[in-house]
Amino acid sequence: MFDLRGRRVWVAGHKGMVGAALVRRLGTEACEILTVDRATVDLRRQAEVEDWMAAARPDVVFMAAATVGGILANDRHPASFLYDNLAIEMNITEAARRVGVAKYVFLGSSCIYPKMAPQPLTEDSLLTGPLEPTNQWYAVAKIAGIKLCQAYRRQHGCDFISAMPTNLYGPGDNYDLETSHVVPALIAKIHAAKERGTDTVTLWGSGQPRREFLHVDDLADALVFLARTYSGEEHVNVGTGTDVRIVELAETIARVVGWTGRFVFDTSKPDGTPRKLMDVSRLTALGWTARIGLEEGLADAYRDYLDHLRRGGVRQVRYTDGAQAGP
Ligand code: GFB
Repeated sequence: MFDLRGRRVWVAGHKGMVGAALVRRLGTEACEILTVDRATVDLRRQAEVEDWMAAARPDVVFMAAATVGGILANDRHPASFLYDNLAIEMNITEAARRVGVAKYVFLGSSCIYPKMAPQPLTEDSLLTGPLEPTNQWYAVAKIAGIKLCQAYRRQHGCDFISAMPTNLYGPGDNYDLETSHVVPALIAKIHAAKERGTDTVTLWGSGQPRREFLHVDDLADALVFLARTYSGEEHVNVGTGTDVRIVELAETIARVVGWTGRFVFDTSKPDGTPRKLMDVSRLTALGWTARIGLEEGLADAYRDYLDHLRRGGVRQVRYTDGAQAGP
């Protein structure tokens, strides 16, 4: 059991959806939370990361910093997704070793698994087949992040672990329709249809792919749980163990928002992986299960969207072709 009490805990990427949820969750622990913003340290620059970490001396690091986005953003910004994520994770992993971090929790993604891997996705299906082309760049970077943790554990004896969350949603999401994931995009589109009295909403692709959705507060809780209880070379899937079709997700969001129109499909947009459902038996065996149901979680996400609109609705992501390291 790793004790967080009295530790200096750095949440890398604290302004992003995952990092912000971690800061909320760690606020209930007797630890000191460290953060640093992008204007002070560009996480893609090794010297900046090493200097800051040498001065801040964290005991624990949650690596929630990443350049992220939905299916189209991944497809359109391959260099940003590959370069930014490789640079960020290499810099932080090496600096964590240098300053003697006692626990490092690296975050990956369910897109590390082969496109046609058997479902549900077990941890050992990693590197058994070709990746989904739309997000292969992000996936390769995240696979390298897992391997870095394993290599540093083997060569340097570092207690570095990796968690692989499924598709996430919740407060602090990116609602920009071009770059966002499906949940915030559909919340924004369906809300707009309700406000304007429009009776159709367009979904990208066929609506038939299946995805598993985890509320970000459940993820933050799972990460704190893993930091405390898990120390091993193998990465650990984090999900709910249940998935839905995209069209079912859209219907649930329509119920939450209170809109009763119908969906049309833009099949010029990609479907991506046909199904992405995590096998969560490793995490369940360790003693953690998700608590927030999809409809309840979507209601929470919708409240966040309404707040976001009240605040002026600006929360944009730019990529390195317009340059910045992730949220
Ligand atoms: O969430 P999403 O962008 O990411 O899309 P992935 C999920 C599914 O929803 C795809 C469909 O089949 C989309 O075609 N979809 C329908 C929409 N309407 C929309 C819409 O308006 N916006 C969006 N964004 N999708 C991402 C990866 O893949 O998953 C990332 O690209 C990351 O790298 C993330 O791994 C977890 O699940 O397809």
